[in-house]
Amino acid sequence: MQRRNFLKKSGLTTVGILSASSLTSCKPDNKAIPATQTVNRPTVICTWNFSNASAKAWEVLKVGGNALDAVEKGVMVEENDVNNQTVGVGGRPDRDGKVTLDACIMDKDGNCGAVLAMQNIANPIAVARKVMEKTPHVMLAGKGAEQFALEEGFKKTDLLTEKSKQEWLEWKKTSNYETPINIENHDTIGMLALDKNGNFAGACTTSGMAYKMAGRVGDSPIIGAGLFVDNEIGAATATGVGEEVVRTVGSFLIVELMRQGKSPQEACEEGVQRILEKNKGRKDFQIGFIAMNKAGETGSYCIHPGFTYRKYNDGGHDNVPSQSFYS
Ligand code: SD4
Repeated sequence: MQRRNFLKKSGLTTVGILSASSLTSCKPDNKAIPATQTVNRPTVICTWNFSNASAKAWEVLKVGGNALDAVEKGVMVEENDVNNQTVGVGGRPDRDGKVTLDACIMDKDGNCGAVLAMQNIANPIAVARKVMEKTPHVMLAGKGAEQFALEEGFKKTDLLTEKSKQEWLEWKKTSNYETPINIENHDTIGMLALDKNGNFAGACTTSGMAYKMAGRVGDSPIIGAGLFVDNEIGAATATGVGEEVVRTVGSFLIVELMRQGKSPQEACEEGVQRILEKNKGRKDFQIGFIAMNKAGETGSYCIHPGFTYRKYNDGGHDNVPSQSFYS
């Protein structure tokens, strides 16, 4: 319950108080966590309200499993959910009707793998992990990624569900083929886990912006933008309009802010603020970050410039702290 309260209370006004205990653990010259500080681990958080995904990750963590397995298994819950139209099977297509998926994964040693604009494969995060573990590369894109996945035994799958197809056909009637900046473009899942041994991993997976131009890739499969893990400091992941996150190398920025001594919450707020400053007056986009530091303290922040600041709350249960951003 203590943890739930922390997440609920960690809004803008209480940041100063909450951050005080975490500063020493994040400073580069004093990375050790003070003996007096509670370390919350294992811990897992994810974007939005995907408590089934964080519960799946928790199944791995609670029996001593590692963070990498936890985030992979966790985000696959959303990739396999046909009702989530921003991830995996059931994702909304590009403006030509093709579902193209982006994902990346990163481990405690800085190893990472990604797939970009991959079609016909249901679990891009698992392919990204294979890229990381079985190739000399970090990213595979398009046909190359698909071919690699098939060679690795993944099954060819039609990702376009009838629901997403019908919505796309409707969109085509009135859209003039113009790609929208979808201000309510959410449900991408980014997940961060800290396992019992104190090691981090992160994963991020999406079908990207609905009705995007063919070949468009956002932040989600880009290490440093959609996801970043530094096992000495912490981890961060992003959701929202990927172009803005790429421009600021958002997740790397959040981790570097934690390295400078900011709490995860302060870091997320400053990251969002930097993006806002570069977009003064713009009201058509939404950005959110979540972060965790080595003590298992968490933060998250989401903004939609067209409306008011959005606080977040705890979408998980006692042992599964999941964070979600609400409209
Ligand atoms: C993208 N960042 O492709 C993703 C979209 C997203 O929740 O996060 N949606 O730009």
